[in-house]
Amino acid sequence: NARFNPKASDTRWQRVWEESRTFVADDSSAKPRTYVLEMFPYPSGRIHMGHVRNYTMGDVIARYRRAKGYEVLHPMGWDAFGMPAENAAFEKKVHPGSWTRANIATMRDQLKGLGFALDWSRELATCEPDYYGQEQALFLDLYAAGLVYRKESSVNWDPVDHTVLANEQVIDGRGWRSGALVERRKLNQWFLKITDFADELLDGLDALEAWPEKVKLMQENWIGKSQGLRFRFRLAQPAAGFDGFEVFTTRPDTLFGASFAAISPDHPLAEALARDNEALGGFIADCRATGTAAADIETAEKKGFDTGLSVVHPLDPDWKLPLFVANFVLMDYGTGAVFGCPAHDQRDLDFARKYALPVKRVVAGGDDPEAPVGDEAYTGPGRLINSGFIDGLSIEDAKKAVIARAESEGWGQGTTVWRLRDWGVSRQRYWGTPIPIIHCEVCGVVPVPRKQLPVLLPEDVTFDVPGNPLDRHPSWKHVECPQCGKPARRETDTLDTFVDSSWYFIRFASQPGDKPFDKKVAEQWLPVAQYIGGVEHAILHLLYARFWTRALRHIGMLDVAEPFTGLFTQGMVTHETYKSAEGQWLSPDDVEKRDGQLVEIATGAPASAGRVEKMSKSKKNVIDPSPIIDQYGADAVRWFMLSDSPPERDLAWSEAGIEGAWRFVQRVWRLVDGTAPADGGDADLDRKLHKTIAGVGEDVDALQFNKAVAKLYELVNAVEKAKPSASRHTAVDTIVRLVAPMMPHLAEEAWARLGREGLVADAPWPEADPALLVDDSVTIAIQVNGKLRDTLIAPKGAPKADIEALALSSEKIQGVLAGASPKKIIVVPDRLVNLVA
Ligand code: ANZ
Ligand code: ZN
Repeated sequence: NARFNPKASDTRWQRVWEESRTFVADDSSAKPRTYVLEMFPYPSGRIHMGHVRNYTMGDVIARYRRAKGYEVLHPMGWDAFGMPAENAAFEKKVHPGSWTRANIATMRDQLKGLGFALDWSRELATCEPDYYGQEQALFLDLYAAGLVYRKESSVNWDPVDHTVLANEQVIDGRGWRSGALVERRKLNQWFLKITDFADELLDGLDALEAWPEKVKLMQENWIGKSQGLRFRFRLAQPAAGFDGFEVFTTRPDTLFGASFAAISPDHPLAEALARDNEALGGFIADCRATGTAAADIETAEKKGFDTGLSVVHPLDPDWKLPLFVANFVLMDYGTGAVFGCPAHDQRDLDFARKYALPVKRVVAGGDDPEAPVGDEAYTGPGRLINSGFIDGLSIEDAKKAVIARAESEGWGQGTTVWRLRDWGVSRQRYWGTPIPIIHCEVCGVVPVPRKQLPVLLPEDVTFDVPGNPLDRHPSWKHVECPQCGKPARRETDTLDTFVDSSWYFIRFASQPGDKPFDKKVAEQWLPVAQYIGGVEHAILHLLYARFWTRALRHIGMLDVAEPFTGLFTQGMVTHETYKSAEGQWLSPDDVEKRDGQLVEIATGAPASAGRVEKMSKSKKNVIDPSPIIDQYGADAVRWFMLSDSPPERDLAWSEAGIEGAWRFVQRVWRLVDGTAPADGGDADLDRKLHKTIAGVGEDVDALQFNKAVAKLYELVNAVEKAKPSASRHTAVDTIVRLVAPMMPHLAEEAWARLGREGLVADAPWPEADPALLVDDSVTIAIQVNGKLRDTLIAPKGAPKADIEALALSSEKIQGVLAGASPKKIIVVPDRLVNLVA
C-alpha cells in the first residue's frame, strides 16, 4: 500500500498529456466549442500564488467542460512588453529581451509543473515580432479607418532625467529616479478613438449578464455619461481678446444659486490673462506642478485665483458673478469652465467659504429651507426655491425648463458629456511595439507600407542614460520616406502595452503567419465564454479589449461585439505578516515558534505576527509556490487553492491548509488502492454518490469551487466508512472522475490503477441518475416539552403511528421521560414529534 508519490506521477502524466496532445484545441472539431481564458501573465520572473490560484480555477473549468463534451480552447501566453524589463536593463545591465525571455522560460516550466490543461501549441509572447508585427498591421487598419490620430497633449516630464514619465513613475509629484519635481509638458502623441464607441461600450454592459455587477459599475463610471446644459458666459468687460466662454453643468436647475464662475488653469482665457498678470502666471505654474493624473488633481487642496473680472448671469443681465481660475477645474472635461453653486455642491461650498462668496439655497429638500446652509451642501431631491420662473418645479423638470429657455433664447443647449477620453497610446520607451509610422518633412505622417512590416525593434540599444533608447539610437530612426524617397524619421514612440493585451485572445483563437487572425476561425471560438482575472483590471484592460473588439467589428474584420461573455474576478492570496522587535518586516522563513513564542530564527530575538495581508514583496509575506509544489506535489497545491474560501474572496495561505490538502490527496489514493470489485448494493451510498455528481457539476458551473470541494470531502468520508459492495467500488471509480479537474495527476494515476483504458482527461463526466437525487428518507426532530432531545431517520411520508413508535423507542427519549408516559404526542409529518410530559 504505497503512498501516492507526486514526484514521479506529476511529471509522468504531464509528459503523457503533452505527447498525446490531449489539450490541443481542434479548430475543425465537430463538438460544441467553448473558450476558457485566464488573464495572461506578465513575465516578471517567477509565478506567484495569485497566478496559481487564478490558473487553477480556469483549469478546473476547462477540464470539467472537456469532460462534459466540449472542444475547449484554453491557451496561455505572455504579456511580455513593459517597463519592468527596461528597469531591469537599467539596474542589472541585461537586455530587456534576454531578461524577459529568461523569465518566460522559468515561468513556463513552473506552469507546466502544475499540470494545467493548456494548449501550449498556441503559446505567444507579445514581445516577439510575429505578434507585434501583426499588431502593427492592425494599428494601420485602424489608422486607415480614421480611428487613430495624433494630437498635442500633456505628459509628465522629468526635468532632470529629460524623460517622459508614466503616471506610476510619478511618486508624490516627483520623478521616481531623479526625485525632481515633475512638470507637465505638451508633446505630440498618438490616440485611439475609443470615444467614438462610448455609447456602445456603455450600452453593451447591459448584455453582460455573467459579469460581476461591481465591474460593470466601475466601467459605467469610467465611461461617465453626463447629461446637462452647455452655455455661454459673457464677460462683463471683454479681456485679453475674449468676450466670454462656454461652461458645462449637469445641474442647470441650480443656475439661480450660482455665486461664481471658474475656469481651468489650462483654459485659453486663463493663459491669455496670465500674459500680463504675473501673479496669475505663478498660480497657473503651481497648478501644473501637480501630476497629470486626475486622482492627483482631485485630492489636491482646492485653490482659486480671483481674476478681478466678472461674468454676466445668463438669466439676469444685471447679475454679475466673479471669475476665478481654479485648480479643480479640469481642462479636458466638459468645456474646462464651470459655474459654482455652493448650496448644492460640496466642492463649491468649500470654495465659497474659503473665498467668502455668497451661498444661496435653491433646492428645498428634507431640511428647513429657511435655515442658513451649514458645512454640508444639499445634493438630494427636492423642489426649486428662490429661482424665478422655475420655482416649485422638481429638479428634473427645472433642468428641462432651463435647457428649453437657453435653447429658445440662444445662449445654450442641452448636451451630453463623457468622462471617457480618447486612449493615448504613445509611450516614449523602448520595450514596446514600435508605432509603424514615418514622419516626412514633405509628405507629413506616412504609414509604414505593409510589406515593410514588422518594424523591428533594434537590438543594439543602451540603457545607461534615461530617456528613450529608440530616439537616441544612431541609425534606427533614419529612413527613406516611402512616398517621396527623401530622408525621413521613424516614429520613436512605442505602443502602450494595453494595446498588446487588447487582442491577444483573438490571436490565441487563430494565428496565421500572414495576418493578425483568420476571421472565420477566430469567430468559431470567440467570444471567450469564461474569462478569469484580477479585479485590478476591471477598468482599463477590460474596457480597452472591449473597444478593440468593437473597432475590429466596425472595420469588418471580426464579427464579435463583446470579447468576454463571462467574467470572474478572483480574490487574492494572503498570508500572515511578521515583524521584528525593531519593527522591520520579516519573511515567514525567518521566524519560528520556540516555547510558544515567535522568534527570529537567526538571532533568537522575539518577533511578532501581524495582520493577514495580500502577499507582497514590501511586507515580505510572500510564499514562493515552487518549493511547496516540490514538497507536496501539484495536486495538493491545486486542491488547497480551491478549498476554504469562496473564489471571489481572499484566500489565506497556511501551512495547516496545505497539509490538510496533502492528507486528502493521500486519502483518495488509499481508497483507490484499497478497492476491489465486490457484490451487493448500498442504497445510501448510491444516493450520496449521485447527489455529489450533480452537486459538483452545479458548483463548478457556478464557479463555486469551494462548495464542490466540500461535497467531495463528504463523499470520500462516506465511502471510507462504507462496507465493501458493488456500490462502493463504483463510487471509488466515480470519485476519480469527479476529482480529476482539481487533482488531475492523482486522477490519472488512479485511473490506471483501476485498470481503466485511456486517460481520465478523456473520460466523460459521470452522469447523475435523477431517480437517486430525490430524498426518500427524512430526518425528524424529537422534542420533549418543546426541547430538542434526539432525531430519527424515517421513510418519507411515514404514517403518524410509526413515527410515534419510533420516537418512543429512542433510548435518549426514554431516559428523559424516566418511565413516565407522555400526556400528549404531536406529530408534524416528515418534520418533528413533540412529546408533552
Ligand atoms: C453647476 C453645478 C451645481 C454643478 C451643482 C454640480 C452641482 P459630472 O456629473 O461628473 O459630469 N464640472 C463641469 N466641468 C468640469 C470640469 N472641467 N472640471 C471640474 N468640474 C467640472 O459633473 C458635472 C459637474 O461638475 C458640473 O455641474 C460642474 O458643476 C462640474 F449644484 O455645474 B456643476
Ligand atoms: Zn515624403
